[in-house]
Formats: sequence, C-alpha cells, structure tokens
Amino acid sequence: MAIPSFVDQVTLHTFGGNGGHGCASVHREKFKPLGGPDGGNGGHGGSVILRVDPDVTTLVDYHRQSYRRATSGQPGRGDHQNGSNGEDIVLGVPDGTVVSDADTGERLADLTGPGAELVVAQGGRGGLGNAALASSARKAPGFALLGEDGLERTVTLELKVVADVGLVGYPSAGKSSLIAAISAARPKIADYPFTTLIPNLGVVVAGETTFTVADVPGLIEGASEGRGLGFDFLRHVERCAALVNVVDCATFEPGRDPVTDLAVIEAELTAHGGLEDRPRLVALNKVDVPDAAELAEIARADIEAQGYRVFAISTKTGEGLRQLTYAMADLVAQRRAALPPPAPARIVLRPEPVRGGHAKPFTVTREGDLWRVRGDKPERWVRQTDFGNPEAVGYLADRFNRLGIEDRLLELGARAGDGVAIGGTADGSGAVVFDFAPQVDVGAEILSRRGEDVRLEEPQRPAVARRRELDREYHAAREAEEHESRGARGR
Ligand SMILES: Nc1nc2c(ncn2[C@@H]2O[C@H](COP(=O)(O)OP(=O)(O)OP(=O)(O)O)[C@@H](O)[C@H]2O)c(=O)[nH]1
Ligand SMILES: [Mg+2]
Repeated sequence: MAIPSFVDQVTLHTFGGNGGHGCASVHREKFKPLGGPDGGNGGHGGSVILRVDPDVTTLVDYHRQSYRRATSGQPGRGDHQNGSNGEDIVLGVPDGTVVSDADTGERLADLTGPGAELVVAQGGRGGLGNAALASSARKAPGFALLGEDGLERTVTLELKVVADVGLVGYPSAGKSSLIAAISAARPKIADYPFTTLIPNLGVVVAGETTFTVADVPGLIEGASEGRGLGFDFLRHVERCAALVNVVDCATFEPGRDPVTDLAVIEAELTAHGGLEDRPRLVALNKVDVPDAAELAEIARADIEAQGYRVFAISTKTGEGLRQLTYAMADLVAQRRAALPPPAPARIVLRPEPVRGGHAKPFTVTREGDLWRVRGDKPERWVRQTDFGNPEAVGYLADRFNRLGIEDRLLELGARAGDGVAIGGTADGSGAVVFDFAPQVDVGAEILSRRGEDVRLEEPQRPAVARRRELDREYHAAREAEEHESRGARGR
C-alpha cells in the first residue's frame, strides 16, 4: 500500500450524543396514591474520542467517512429507571496526529504516544429525574432536568510523521528512487532536478525492525542562503534517528564528484545546525553505471577515512540495498533502545464544554440595556431547564439565587424589569433572556424554595432565619459536590 503523502490532512465532523432527559414521575401503588417521586435520570450522551492506535498509520479512513456521531443517552423512566448511557466512539488515529479546531485553527492537541487521547466532542449530560431532585425541602418536584445536547466540533487532523531515517543529497541523486526501492511507497522519480517538492515517506522492514524513511527535496550549494528549496525541509529531519547522505556517482556536471558533493551537503547541514549528533551513512548511488562503479570505489576509501560507513548501491539493480537497510535498522534500533520507554500514563485532554471555561462561577456585565450573565454553571442550568414547566423555571431561579446571581445584579444596580441574558455567543445570539424579578423586592416573607410554602410554617424568628441560611448553604454545597463528582468522570 502506498503511503498517501508526507503530510496527510483531513477534516472531521464530530458530534457528541445528547444527554437523555430526566423523568418526572410519581410512584403509584394501590392505597398509596402519592408514593413519592420516582422519575429516573437520563443517560449521558456518548463522546467522540480520538486515540492513538499504533496499528493505524494513515488518516485515509476519515477521508472516506468524515462524519462521526456518538449515540445519545436514553431518557429516564418512572419507577427509578435511569436511561442508559450513549456509547462513546473511539477513533484510532496514527501516532503524531495534530488536532486543531477547523473553524478557529486553534491547536487542540498533539497526540503522540500509544493511548494518548482527546475527547473531541463530549456527549451531553443526562438530566436528573425528579427522584434525584427531591430533598427534604422539596419532597415532590413536579419537574425533571433536560438532558444537554452533545457538543459538535469540526476538527482538522494532520499527520506529521516523524521519520526514523532522513535521506539528504543533491537533486537527482536518487533519494526518491531509494525510497521506492526499499519500501512500498511510489514517489515521483524523474531525471530533472527538484522532482520532489515535499518530502516522501516510506515504511521499511529490515529483520525485526520496521522504520520509516523520508526524503527531503534536493539540497544544493548555498541552500542555507536560500538557493533551491530543500533547506526549509531540513526541519523535517531534525527528529530523525539517522541521516543517509545519498551521493550521485553518475553525474557529468562539471565540478562535481562524490567527495566534493558530500562535503557540500555536509556544509549545508552544518549551516542548518542541530543535526551534528545524528549518525550518518553514506550511500554511493548508481553503481550499475560502469563509470559510476569505478568512481565509487575510488571515493569509498576517502570517505571512509572521514569516519563514515559507506555503501555502494544501485536503486536500479538493488545492489547494496540489503546491507544499507540493515545498517539503517541498526541505527534506528539503537536510538529506540536509548530513548526512555513511552510513558504508560494516558494523556486525556478534555476541552472545556463551554467556551474557554470560567475561573469564577459567573460574571455579570452591562451590555447596552441588558445585563449579561456568563458562567459554565448558569449556562448549563439554562440548558437543563424545561421552560414550559413553571416549577422547573422556579427551580432555575432558586439555583441562580443560591449561586448569588441575584445579589450580584442588585449590587450592580439592576432594577426589576431589566433584561437579563444568560450566556449566548459574543454577538449576543443564543442567549436566554429574562426580565429581572428580584425576589427580595416582592417581600422576603413569601419567598420559598420550590416544593415548600412558608405560609404553612411558623413566622420567622431569628433562629429560624439562621437555620434557613445554614440549610441554604448546605444545599448549595451539596449541589456543587454532586456536579464535581459527575465532573470527575468528565460529565
Ligand atoms: N542508472 C541509475 N539511475 C538512477 C539510479 N537511482 C536513480 N536513478 C535516476 O536518477 C534520476 C533522479 O532520481 P530521483 O530518485 O528522482 O532523484 P532525487 O534524489 O529524488 O531527486 P530530487 O527529487 O530532484 O531531489 C532518475 O532519472 C532516476 O531514474 C540508479 O541506481 N541507477
Ligand atoms: Mg526526489
């Protein structure tokens, strides 16, 4: 199989599954008409996950099928039955896949090392059923929370293969021919210079070792001063374990011979810098040509005297290729043995479900005649709310108050009737807008949490007020904990 190209790129559309809605239901039994809330929770939507799989070497699968959707969570049902979770989709990607957001170009992850993974489109959380929403203060909630929609994200996957061995040399020295001769890759080969415009990559198997070889567009004297086009590509071989200098022994160009060519290329590599410590092999190519074979034999002694291992080869006849590939494999194996073993830990990157995330629980800003509230929690709570159910809307108001949004608005000078927008994009679309109706203004004495009626209780004494305050704090803390623990699973 031909490896498509050095840089493989594909756009992938991913969709996390939606969370299932929670269920509002009341247990019914003979002689027990109101047996308490028993609505189950909705299941979480599945996520789309990219994970490095050593068996995957290209992105071609995603060229063919570029839409990937995880399944949604099932809704909760009565009798405490929770909906099942949607299934995650794990997409195998090659080691060295760079993931960026297709819209913003922002780099999301550089997936290297087996098992490294990125949750690219997180599934929505399931909504809590009314059984889970019940508390001592809210014994029979007549509502449940909605499941959240899964995230959608379009990403660009880019494969930047780090080749084990880099081939350098003059144009037309036979670098691409060498890749074609020792691997299944079929790069373009021609007798004019600069045939190769971007690096080619081939996979070579020599004995126990499998490694990748990349060529670099031909280098010429003065490349480091901007001549030709190979110089910029040298950064691709910076991470190679070894370099092979391919030398043309059959050129008739004046002023060129194997020893001089090698010196010129080495001078350019030195000018580039950073490649000094890379082991080198020298391949004297085209020895099928009679004159070239002779020239190679003369040059060999000279080049070996400089400390290089020299291989006389012909990509045409295959002469010397076996010895050369085994020597490459040795260098690759040595380098691999010297490197620390890959970290067993998995890098799990989870992009924030809401743009950027917020350090504070929420922020309030004045925008024209609107107050805009932003924050992961308030925005999530809005998504979980069934606005057709007044009790659910009331519960949302309670949650806002417990977080201190109302206090903050009053502090900033908001007045009853002002518009309050929760969330929304930068241009303001997608927000949910309320009329500000501060509960303290209408009289604290008839205020209550949902499922509670203060009129049925004793008039408030200071001790009662204090207890209510503590109770409020307790519930706020419990709610935070609940979200933390779900958050730990990434939901
Ligand atoms: N006789 C002979 N010709 C060869 C051999 N290897 C390569 N060639 C020829 O040399 C020419 C250049 O080969 P390429 O493989 O394209 O050279 P390259 O180094 O990749 O060149 P650029 O991509 O331009 O840098 C082609 O015409 C090949 O057929 C060989 O072993 N023997
Ligand atoms: Mg080439």
